Amino acid sequence: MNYGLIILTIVILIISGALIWKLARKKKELAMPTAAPVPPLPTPVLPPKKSWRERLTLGMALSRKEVWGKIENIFGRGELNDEAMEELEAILYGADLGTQLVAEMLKELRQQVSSKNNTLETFKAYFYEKLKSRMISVQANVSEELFLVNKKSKPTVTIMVVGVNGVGKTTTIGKLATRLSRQGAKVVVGACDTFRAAAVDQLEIWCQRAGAQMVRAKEGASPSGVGYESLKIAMAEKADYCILDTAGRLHTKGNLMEELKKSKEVLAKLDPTAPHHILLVLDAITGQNALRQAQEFHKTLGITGLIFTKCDGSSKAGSAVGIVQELKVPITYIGVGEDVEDLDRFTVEDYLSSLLNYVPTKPTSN
Ligand SMILES: Nc1nc2c(ncn2[C@@H]2O[C@H](COP(=O)(O)OP(=O)(O)OP(=O)(O)O)[C@@H](O)[C@H]2O)c(=O)[nH]1
Ligand SMILES: [Mg+2]
Repeated sequence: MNYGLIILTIVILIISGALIWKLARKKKELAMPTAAPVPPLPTPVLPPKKSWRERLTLGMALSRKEVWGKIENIFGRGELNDEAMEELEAILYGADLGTQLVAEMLKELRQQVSSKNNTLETFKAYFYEKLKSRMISVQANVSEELFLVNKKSKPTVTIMVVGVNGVGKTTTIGKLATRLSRQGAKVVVGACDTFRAAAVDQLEIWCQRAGAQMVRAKEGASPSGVGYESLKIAMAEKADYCILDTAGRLHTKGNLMEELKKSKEVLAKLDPTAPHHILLVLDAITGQNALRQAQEFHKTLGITGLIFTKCDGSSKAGSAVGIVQELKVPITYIGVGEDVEDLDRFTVEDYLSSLLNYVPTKPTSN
């Protein structure tokens, strides 16, 4: 037997087997579809920026639904019998509009019901006009310089922001400083809440974003001293606005009102007309109880304006009507969320339209 021939045959067989296998693999690869090109990631479509009216309408949704939506249902049922009127009474009292106003409205509504002029639109127009009449004369006293730098009447407009703890003072000042800075105003913010270092840091973040200068003191420093220092710096730097963030509580057992009074009075040493505005922040969630807070602050400090915050988290945004009526102090700004854009000028018409889901067809009396 020729072993050489056998080995040669085996080698030839192995080589040709490997060649056939390689060819078959290549053929298979060619037959395989090539991977489809990866499509580029779609550019994220950002939701369109909401207008203030949209934010306000959205923010007032809870009050609209919980109060005015239920009232609409009652009227929508047709006959306004005693049972319906009782239901209406309970809802109106629960809306924290103020007992006197509600009693008056119920009396007038009963008369309206008996006059058979009972369309839903008629009632909505009634509520709109009634609530508007309670606010409009007080609201006319709002100072324009709180909104527009070009309406400024003093070289440095000094604004003290006060209120019990947690109502939204610091957040509101951050939003306000942003609004004014965007108009080109130079804003100095005084961190007079020396109670917590975290509160000052929170304010600093807002000021950095707003491009406003912040004056801070050591933790535990006297709040009135920080206020004084802030105004001094603001005046020296010819700032358009000096906004003072105050504490809602004190680190000592001292009286908050007394400390705020001192903070207010010390400013007059630098500018006898300062502070030009003392704005009290009220949390809508507090409802009519906010009125008691407001009366106390007003008695000691002489509040010149209110800022109504957290309307988005409350069904009691209607309480603004009673508070303005009782206190005779206008609401300057309204807050409907935590975003910088969630604060804007309070106007009776926009507020009532959002609250009642009603827009008068013809201009109403002022
Ligand atoms: N939903 C909602 N939250 C708000 C609004 N305004 C403020 N807040 C929130 O309320 C909380 C308290 O706000 P702050 O600005 O710290 O309140 P403050 O009055 O400065 O509180 P103190 O400094 O502790 O007295 C924060 O979580 C804010 O984001 C608003 O209009 N709507
Ligand atoms: Mg604060």
